[in-house]
Amino acid sequence: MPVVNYDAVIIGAGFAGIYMLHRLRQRGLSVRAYERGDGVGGTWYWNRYPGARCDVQSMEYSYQFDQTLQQEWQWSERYASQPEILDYANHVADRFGLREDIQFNTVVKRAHFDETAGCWQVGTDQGEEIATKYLIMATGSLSVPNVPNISGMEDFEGDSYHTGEWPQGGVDFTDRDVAVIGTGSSAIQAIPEIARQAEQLYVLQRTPAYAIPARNRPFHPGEQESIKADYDSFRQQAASTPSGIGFEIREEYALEASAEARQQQYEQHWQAGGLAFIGAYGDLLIDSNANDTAAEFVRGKIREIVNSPRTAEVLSPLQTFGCKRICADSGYYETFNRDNVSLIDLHEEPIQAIIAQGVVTAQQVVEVDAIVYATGFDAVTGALARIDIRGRNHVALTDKWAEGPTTYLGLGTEGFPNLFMINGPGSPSVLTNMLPSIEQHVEWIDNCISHLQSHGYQAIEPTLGAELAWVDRVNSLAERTLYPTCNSWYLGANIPGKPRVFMAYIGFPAYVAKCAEVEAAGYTGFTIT
Ligand code: NA7
Repeated sequence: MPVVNYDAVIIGAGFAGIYMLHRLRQRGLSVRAYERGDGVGGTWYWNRYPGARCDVQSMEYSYQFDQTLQQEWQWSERYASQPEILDYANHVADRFGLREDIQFNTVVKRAHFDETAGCWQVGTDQGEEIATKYLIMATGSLSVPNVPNISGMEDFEGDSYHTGEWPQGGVDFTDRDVAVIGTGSSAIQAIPEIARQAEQLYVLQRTPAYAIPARNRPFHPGEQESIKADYDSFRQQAASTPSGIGFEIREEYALEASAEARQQQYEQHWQAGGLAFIGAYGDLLIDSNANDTAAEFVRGKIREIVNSPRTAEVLSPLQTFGCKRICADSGYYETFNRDNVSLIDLHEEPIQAIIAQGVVTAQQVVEVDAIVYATGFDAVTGALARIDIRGRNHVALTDKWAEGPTTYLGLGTEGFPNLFMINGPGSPSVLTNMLPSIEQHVEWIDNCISHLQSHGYQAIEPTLGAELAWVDRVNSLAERTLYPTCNSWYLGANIPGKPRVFMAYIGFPAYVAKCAEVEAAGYTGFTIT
């Protein structure tokens, strides 16, 4: 096939990819986006499992780059469901006429930097060869499913599903016995829904998670309009918090409050619901004694809600509260009071194999018609690692990152000229509201490309010194917190053999200020040729 030339190639047509496409097209660049799925939406295209819902409030989980767009779109609930978020992604793609420049059902297999020509040579599974000056990875942070390697999986005669690759038409579990493996955010959302349909539901739990009620509800009349009346202030307030999400982290420390006051404070946050619980006190993620008080409060709630003391005990997490992402649930713990739901503690009876009839644990054979793997993702770097990316001197990105990802600002990496990552490792990404983080990265990359184009520059890449200093900064911020104390996907600890490195920058406002400073100073820490 002949080589096709573009100024920019974008890999992925989730929220990052479609906004990047829109911006670069407006600059007059020739741009093509390649997308594995047959539609836009990324995470929200693939994660169609029952109960899938965003844990950031709908009024925040949306673009703000276009006033008309943010004023005209109507959300129906406080937390948007997957179908509604997917509708929104489709609406944006249509509104800005983006589809014509997206090639769907296409997997980018390879991207090699051609030093002689000064461009990236990109190859797809459709056999196309594309040459492009700029390569933008909009490949998503949670887009590569983690499918466990359990002996005999292929022998199972029922249906198997991964929450992150759910069938488009949905699944009907009526009259079926179902096993769900995993109890992270996806499982916690899916389990109450599957339990309502299934004949019997077996929940196979390795590590219990902390779930706070989401308190989702439809918007009250006028509620959305009042936010929209001063949307800018609403957005600015959110952008001023460490997570870029509009809840308050109270300055008071948990250990400074009396036990009674603390209980009241936690109760108030429990009633308000959602991720905001972590803001009940300012020291919950930095002091393990403070953290214990929040953890014990949630365990108390589990004991209150779940009728069987034994089940409540097994459901009660012991790890640091908030160290793995807190789950926002709708009736999760209550589901274990149903007669058709059983909890299996994999610490007591580990999975030994999967056979034709179901799952074999150390104590029983769990016979089922369907297995749902709610086992998470190869987060942040997984989607970059599965493309054969080679920079200068044919160095593979996976080799460069063998000991863990290294980037400057989470936007670029030394040795890979004109390669930009949206929400790459070392940026705040998964610790923030992804939509504003995406917008901030897209706009920074757009401005950077415009700078290169207008000056006739050929290429930009981070200096090694700036990159190493940035990695130190990301690590030292993480080490001041309790995040490194458990085996979370933030650390890559859920994937066997993945280097244990904290992959996100903590503190959205400081990060945004640093990126702006780098840009204003003519891209300090980068080499421009
Ligand atoms: P998570 O949060 O990574 O949860 C995955 C769950 O699957 C978790 O409970 C794991 O237990 C469990 N798991 C993984 N592998 C196995 C095996 N082999 N056996 C048993 N159990 C296993 O993924 P989610 O999809 O729920 O959520 C990801 C993010 O999406 C979430 O944080 C939100 O940001 C949205 P473990 O804890 O590893 O013991």
